[in-house]
Amino acid sequence: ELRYPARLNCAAELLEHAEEARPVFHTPDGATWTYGELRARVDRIAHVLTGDLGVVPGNRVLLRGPTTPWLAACWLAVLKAGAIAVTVLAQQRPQELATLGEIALVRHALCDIRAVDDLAKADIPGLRITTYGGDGPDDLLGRPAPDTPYPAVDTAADDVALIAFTSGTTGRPKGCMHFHRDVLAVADTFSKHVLRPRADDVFTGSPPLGFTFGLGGLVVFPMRAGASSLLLEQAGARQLLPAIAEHRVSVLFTAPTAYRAMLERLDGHDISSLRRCVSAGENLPAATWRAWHERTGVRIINGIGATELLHIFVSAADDAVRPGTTGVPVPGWQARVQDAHGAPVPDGKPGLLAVRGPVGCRYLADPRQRGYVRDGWNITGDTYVREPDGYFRYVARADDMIISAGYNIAGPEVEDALLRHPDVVEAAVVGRPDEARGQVVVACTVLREGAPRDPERLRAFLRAELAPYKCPREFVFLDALPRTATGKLQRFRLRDEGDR
Ligand code: 3SK
Repeated sequence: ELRYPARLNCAAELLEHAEEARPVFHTPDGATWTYGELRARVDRIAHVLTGDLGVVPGNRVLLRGPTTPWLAACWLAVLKAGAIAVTVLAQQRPQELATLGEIALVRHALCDIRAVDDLAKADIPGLRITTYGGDGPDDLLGRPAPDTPYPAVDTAADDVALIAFTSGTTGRPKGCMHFHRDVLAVADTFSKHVLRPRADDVFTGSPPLGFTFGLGGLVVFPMRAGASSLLLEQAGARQLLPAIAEHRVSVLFTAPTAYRAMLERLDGHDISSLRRCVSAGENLPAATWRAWHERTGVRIINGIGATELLHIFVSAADDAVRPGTTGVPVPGWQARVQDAHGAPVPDGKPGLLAVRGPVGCRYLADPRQRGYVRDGWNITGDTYVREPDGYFRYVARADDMIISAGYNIAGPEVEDALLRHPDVVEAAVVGRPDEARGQVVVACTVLREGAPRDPERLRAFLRAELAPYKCPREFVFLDALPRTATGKLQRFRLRDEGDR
């Protein structure tokens, strides 16, 4: 069991961990911040926040900007000052930001000057926006502040540190409150026991810091280990591969789509420095795991996490990896598969994934809390099978099961089969309403450049891979799959697609 002192400021803990001269953040242009420089900048921002800007402990401060060391410094400063960081994404548009502002009741914002227009347009009532990265006197860094260390506010371990929003793949986003102790708990469970970083590791990855997958993987985990992190504003396959080579990155956090995209363009990039590759945010098909292992020799650490629970709670690394499964409960966490009434489901049968551990779901004033937490278990909304050997295998999002002519079909199983076809780069399989069958299986694919958009080729391939009732009736060819700003597939947008 994890034990933390009753009074705990997680930002102070993270900042005070490593020696002054050790690197903490790198940027693609070759700049490096040391832990000492980061501490000084965080202290300056905290002074401005609580002095000039009048922020007091418990105030909610919205943070918005591309992934940079300054955004990370603002996050740490807000927490060090005892305020609550409300993290949003740089890609979110005014209407979305207005909704988030309304849910979280924010009164202060620290915003990268390049991302300020949309935040201003959101017109959040009473919001005072302070920009960073500019050079005017009103800019965060141009404001007066003492040049002295900022003593961390003596927060309780269970004071709220962070409000993170669910990605809203369907419905209104939910704000999830997390405590100071939760921030350390995800590092002291998944990172410490599964990832096992070293102080000389260099992290990088694609998830933004407004998504807890990125916040953990690119800021909290490296800092908890005294390691460093390359923060990339643009982090598609095109940028990741040269960045890994140039900065000798050893730990990579990204999503299955990016692993597939990198496989397409690996040639000519030396990524031999990688020793840990983490995949989460979506199901990792066994075909992608195998292709990456074959080409790089690295065994991807698959994992399932949730904004509600801050980070990853089922995973496996090294020899414990079983491709095609997510893994086992991370030390400190428990997981089981249960039915809709909360009764455990036997091994080998599908049911709802339920987990509990050091972090729990706490929605900000949202009645959906009752659906997520039942009898002390967090119901993640994923359908899983627990295999007899204790490994958890993903089946589908609970509301994404396709029921066609009485058969239950898991889209990810069909996607995995499609991804074994050499022409298929991306696949999403959905059910579309159909009078005769209830639903029909529709395969949406992105093909390798130049490959013929011929449904018959895919149909013939799948017939040899899957039972006939699972084979898609319709094929849709797209240039890209629709995704949220955090990279999650928007299946609901695909359900309306027809034959093309
Ligand atoms: O949403 C997810 O899938 C996720 C994965 C890892 C860590 C955090 C999150 C929210």
